[in-house]
Amino acid sequence: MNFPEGFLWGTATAAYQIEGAAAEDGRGPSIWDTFSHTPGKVYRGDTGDIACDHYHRLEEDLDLMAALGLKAYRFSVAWPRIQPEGSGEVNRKGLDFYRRLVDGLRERDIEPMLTLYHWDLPQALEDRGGWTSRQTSERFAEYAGIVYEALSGSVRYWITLNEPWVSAWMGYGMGMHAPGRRGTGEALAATHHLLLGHGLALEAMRAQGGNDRFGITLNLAPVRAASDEPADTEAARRVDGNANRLYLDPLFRGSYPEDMVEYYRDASDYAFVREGDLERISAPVDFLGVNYYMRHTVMDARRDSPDLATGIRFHGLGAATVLPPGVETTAMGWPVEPDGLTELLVRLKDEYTEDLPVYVTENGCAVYDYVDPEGGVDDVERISFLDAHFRAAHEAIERGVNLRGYMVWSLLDNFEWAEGYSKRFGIVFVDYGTQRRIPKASARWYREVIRKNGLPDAGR
Ligand code: GBH
Repeated sequence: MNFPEGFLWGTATAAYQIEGAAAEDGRGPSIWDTFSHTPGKVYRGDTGDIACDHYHRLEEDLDLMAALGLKAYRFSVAWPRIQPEGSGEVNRKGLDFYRRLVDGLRERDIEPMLTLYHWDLPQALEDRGGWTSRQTSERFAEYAGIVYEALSGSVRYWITLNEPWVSAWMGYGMGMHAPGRRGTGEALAATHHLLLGHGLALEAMRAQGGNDRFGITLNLAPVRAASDEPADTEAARRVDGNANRLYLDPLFRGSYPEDMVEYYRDASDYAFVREGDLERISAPVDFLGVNYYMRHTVMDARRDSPDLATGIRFHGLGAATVLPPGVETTAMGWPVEPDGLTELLVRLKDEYTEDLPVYVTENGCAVYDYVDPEGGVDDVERISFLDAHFRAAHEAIERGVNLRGYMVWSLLDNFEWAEGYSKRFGIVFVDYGTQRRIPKASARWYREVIRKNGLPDAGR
């Protein structure tokens, strides 16, 4: 089973999850420093102060990527390293780090894929309203222009935002992520200002000329109703509206989905949407990044069902996910549904992206990994998870999806946000006591996939 020539196989990470060195070389505080240092917010009080110490172990980690045979590496730039206060003054030392990273990748023939924003907003901007303020969109565009000016010659793939849904709804809606605010109106304003920031950043980068590719990464999930009951099918429609269409429609159709606008009337008057915003937001991108983890099987949250204890509740939607019977789960408790990836990619092609290049910019799973007495990590669950998802991606390609690459989340075990270090997503194990990197069985298996540009035949 082979993939198209030049298929971009890689791994993905994010700055706050791996870098550490939180107060070095002029880095300012971000909302994640504040949040993780607030008692009760992150599991066991873990923080990203040290994380994988990647900032100090750059060369070693670059060599590790080369040893895995990666064709691409997706990473994010920490805005507070570039602009410690979120605006004005540029911190050269911050830019130098990413210059060394990008040069190191190029020397090893690994294609850099750069994400400008993976959730680490400078705290100074949150103090002035964060993403609920329109000024943050403007500041983001300024920051994008600075990073683009510094690295445009060496980076061809530019991603503005990682998962605006998570920033808006987990950060400003439910408060499970930084900055920990809670409100539907806030989450809606944040959604709009994130998308506007994306549009303004595209303008700022494209204004500099150059022949690079610009995109955005969304976390998307196919949605199914748990039953044929109208209450469940309506709940499923709301979840699809909130999780998928609230982002896809403005980006690809230049409008917010009417049913959701109507649904949220009580929470917002949408005064933050100004003339011309949606044209900016819907400016054509060169590719779409898709992060896929699971399908959502949705039930009306008001129903009296024990199944409701098996999933998660969506903020303000009166809807919750349930585990479909017989489906395996990962260490996160998430259902393993590889065919959902095919379903999602085909839907995107049919309803939004047509021939646009699409990249899976994240997919992977948490496993309860441990180092065995021989010193190895035999993560068979991760190998079968990835194998099944690569096959599902291949199926999407056969059905006409223009899928160009696949970034496994993640290169290293790392700071899993509100879960701290308790959840391991890496294909490389990190012993946090010593910072030793131990490639897991999945890393060796993935190296073979990349080398063959394909998978062993089914029934191997
Ligand atoms: C990605 O987010 C992130 O980009 C990455 O930084 C992170 O480490 C990785 O996934 C693994 O988590 O159960 O309430 O969270 C994925 C975010 C996770 C958002 C599943 C939607 C379902 C609702 N998605 N989540 S909830």
